[in-house]
Amino acid sequence: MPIRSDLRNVAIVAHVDHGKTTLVDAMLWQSGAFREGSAHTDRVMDSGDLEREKGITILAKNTAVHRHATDGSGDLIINIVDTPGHADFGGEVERALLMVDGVVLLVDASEGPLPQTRFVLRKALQARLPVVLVINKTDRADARIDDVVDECYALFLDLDADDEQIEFPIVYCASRAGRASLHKPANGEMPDHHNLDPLFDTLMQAIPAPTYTDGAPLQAQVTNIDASPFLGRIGMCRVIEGTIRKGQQVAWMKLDGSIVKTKITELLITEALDRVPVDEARAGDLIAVAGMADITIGETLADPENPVALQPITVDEPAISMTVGINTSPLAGRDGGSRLTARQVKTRLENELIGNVSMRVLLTERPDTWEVQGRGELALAILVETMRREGFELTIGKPQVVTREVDGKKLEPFERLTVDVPEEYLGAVTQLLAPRKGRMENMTNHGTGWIRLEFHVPSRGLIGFRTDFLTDTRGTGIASTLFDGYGPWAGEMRSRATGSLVAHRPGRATPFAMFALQERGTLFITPTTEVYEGMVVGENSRQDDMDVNITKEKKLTNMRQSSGDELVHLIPPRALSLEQSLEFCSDDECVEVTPTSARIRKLVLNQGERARTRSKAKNKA
Ligand SMILES: Nc1nc2c(ncn2[C@@H]2O[C@H](COP(=O)(O)OP(=O)(O)OP(=O)(O)O)[C@@H](O)[C@H]2O)c(=O)[nH]1
Ligand SMILES: [Mg+2]
Repeated sequence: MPIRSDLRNVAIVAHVDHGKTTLVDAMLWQSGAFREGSAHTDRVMDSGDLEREKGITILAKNTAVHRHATDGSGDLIINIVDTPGHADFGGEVERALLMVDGVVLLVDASEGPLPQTRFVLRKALQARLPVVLVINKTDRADARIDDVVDECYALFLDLDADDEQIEFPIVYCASRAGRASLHKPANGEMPDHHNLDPLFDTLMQAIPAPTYTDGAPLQAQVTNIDASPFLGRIGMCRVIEGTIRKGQQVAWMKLDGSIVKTKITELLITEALDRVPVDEARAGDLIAVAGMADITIGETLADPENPVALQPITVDEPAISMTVGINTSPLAGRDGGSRLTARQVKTRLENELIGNVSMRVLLTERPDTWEVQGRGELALAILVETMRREGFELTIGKPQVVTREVDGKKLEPFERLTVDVPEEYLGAVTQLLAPRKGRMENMTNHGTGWIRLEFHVPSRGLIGFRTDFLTDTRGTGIASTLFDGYGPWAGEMRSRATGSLVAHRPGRATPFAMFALQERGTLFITPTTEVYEGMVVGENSRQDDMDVNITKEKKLTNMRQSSGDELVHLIPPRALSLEQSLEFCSDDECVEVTPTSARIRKLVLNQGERARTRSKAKNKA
């Protein structure tokens, strides 16, 4: 088969925070992608607002760098796809693998392989993509390079890598410093080469050039969707066979089976951080096409004379769901939201589906509420966060797991949970996981005072886990999860051990009332916050809910007050983020999300109605 010797397509895959985006940054710098003195920020590939804020990659993105081959074979273009490391965005990684001919598996020199390392490596091995192992952050004071390399070999074997696959090259990197070497540095030391050339050279040798069939008709598959203010919707494709030209007629083979003849009005390729127009692209190139209004992931652009569709794209099924509906609280529309109607919410959710194949949207009994299913809580929370920034006001239900029924048996999703904590928290972590039906499968002591625990645990048990985990390990613990298939329903699980403090009438919270209430539990709001009946204002330290009057004013007396009287000492409230609010929610609660606030509330706001439901439930029991 002929090859494109001038081209390499590689994806960088790893567990979250192991330094993928930082490495891509350094590769761009060292290939002259940024002009001297041009404004430059760290981690340029994390270009989304939320990505920068959270410091994580959410969408896979590609860039291209030019290299001069060291063996004298001329100029070379390396297309690099940066992928997200968080498990919830695994769908992005799966699609990124369709665009490349090999991967860089990046592993932190101290943390070693973690659940998402396993996930991405499994996908890469299944796709039979050659792997270059990069041991990154060798400069970390707690680096343990030899152990980590051994753990990587063990992981390959565990994933049934064959002889060929296990013969991967290893490059040692400190991506923040932009340095690499083929020799192993001492733990905590920089790689000995002053730049990334050893990595680039290894990529050119170990990542195969794209192959194609001579004279084959055009086939290109859409693996990602993007949008630009000038061009509208953009389909990102890899050209698998043939040539595509600007202005050419192609057969657009849609997912529904129909074939539309259409003209390629815009054809672009990526150069460093920009997309530049080109007249033609060939097999192996990663391209962007515009002009097809509803082009969708998985569709094929083919030769109109000889249209052959490529395999549809499949990704792992969603495991977590929550309801998304219009804001039905008494404060709806008061926080400056501009998108309040069911029609707007519906259209927005439908649009999300087009670019996000790991999500699903289902109808519910209510015409103004939908069930949204995704890979994990974070993926769903990101969608809600994005929508609120676009001006939406929403009511979000407590996250639930997506169950299945097989042969009359109820199944639920499980996760593999890996926890790194200082030894002294072993007891705390096992205690946390016992009621969540977690089964410990492995415990390793690195001899550094830290231990690694591995659990098999129902996804249901992990909803709301993170906050408790951080509290119980005093913020030191690191936990990561990986979807581990469906298993038999694990039975009843106790949810939150505490109840809620619920406002019982509308008004504004007063310091006077809050002072009396702070003994009952933890408050979530500040004085003068507007509340409504049924809004959750705090956590009760006891198990049941308590309706409270948080708007009560101090009775005025005839006596002149000394100013000291007015100063009550309030404990600072626990302000909950959107994600924390979703975690906190119990079954009869939901979260009201507006552009400026996230408020937890009862599903049923009316106090009397809630009391009646409660007593009915009690009578039944
Ligand atoms: N000590 C050290 N820290 C590094 C190195 N490379 C990256 N980091 C740090 O590791 C953190 C994570 O880096 P990112 O590049 O965002 O990691 P990522 O793999 O892209 O993360 P996700 O995209 O969210 O999965 C940042 O704080 C970096 O500064 C390195 O070589 N040495
Ligand atoms: Mg990243």
